[in-house]
Amino acid sequence: MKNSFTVKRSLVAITKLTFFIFCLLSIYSCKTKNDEIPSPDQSLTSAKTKVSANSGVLMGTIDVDGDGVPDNIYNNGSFITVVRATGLSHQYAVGGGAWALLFGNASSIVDLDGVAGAEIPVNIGGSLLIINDRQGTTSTYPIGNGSWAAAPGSIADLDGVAGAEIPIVNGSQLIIITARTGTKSSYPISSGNWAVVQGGTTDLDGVPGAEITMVSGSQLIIFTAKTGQMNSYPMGSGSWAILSNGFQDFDGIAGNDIAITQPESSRNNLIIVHPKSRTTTTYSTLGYWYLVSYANSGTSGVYINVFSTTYNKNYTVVDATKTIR
Ligand SMILES: [Ca+2]
Ligand SMILES: [Ca+2]
Ligand SMILES: [Ca+2]
Repeated sequence: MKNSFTVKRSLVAITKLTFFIFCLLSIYSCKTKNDEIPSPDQSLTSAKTKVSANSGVLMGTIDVDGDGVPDNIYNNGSFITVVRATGLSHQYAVGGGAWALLFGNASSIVDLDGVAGAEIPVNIGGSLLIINDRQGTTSTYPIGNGSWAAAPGSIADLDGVAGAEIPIVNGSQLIIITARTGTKSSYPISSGNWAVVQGGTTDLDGVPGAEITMVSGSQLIIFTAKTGQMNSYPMGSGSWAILSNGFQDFDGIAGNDIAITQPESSRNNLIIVHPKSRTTTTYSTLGYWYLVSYANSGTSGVYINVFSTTYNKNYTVVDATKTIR
């Protein structure tokens, strides 16, 4: 009887030991797999796993582990804690200094790699940290020691492959982070004042993936991250401006166009930029005018209704046929 107990206890001990070795091997193989991901810019760190509930400031409730159920994301000072719907929690170190979610809020927590679950991008000072809770890892992309920020309203699919890219404005450079591939690309824009136009990160050429619209001095710049191509359109030194809701398909050809008002000495020109064909059309016979409304024509683009104060008359600009009526 006593021997039988000893045998049973030995069996239990052997089973426990085998399980423990299996766990160790699993952790090792997982770590090895992470270490094999090639990326010059990226360093991967694994999360601490805890099973207790966490306090802290709730920043958002978004599915980050990819199971389709929203998870709670907390600010715990020098950590971001993800508490999954299952109760399991992961802590990710975000450094001892000041840090912030991109855009300052959870609207920047979106799918970045094309695999279920949103990633969490964090400005940790000199670097962008991306938390991938599905894998329990973080990736770090060095940006620079000056102040930098994600381009407003521009975390979007830029290359036509699932997952959003992150455009970052950093001094004279536009930086594109593609988390899916772990790459960082830098493009010099200007040493002077320039800015990404809010609302101007949209498809402008009919090819999947949004273009980025920038204004740099007298230039309108359209950037296609997919190809790295940058096209400039000189707009003159006057106080030209993109019309309100001016990114629309005006010519009926795939891709949005850009409507611009450009003042001259005796009139305002209406300029339509067509990034797909890299052409502009200038309507110069309206006198002074202001925008009244847009009208969707269906297949032949959006009509622009204006009121001319010079001629005290309403006009409709039909860019698909290059006519005013
Ligand atoms: Ca994802
Ligand atoms: Ca993409
Ligand atoms: Ca495009």
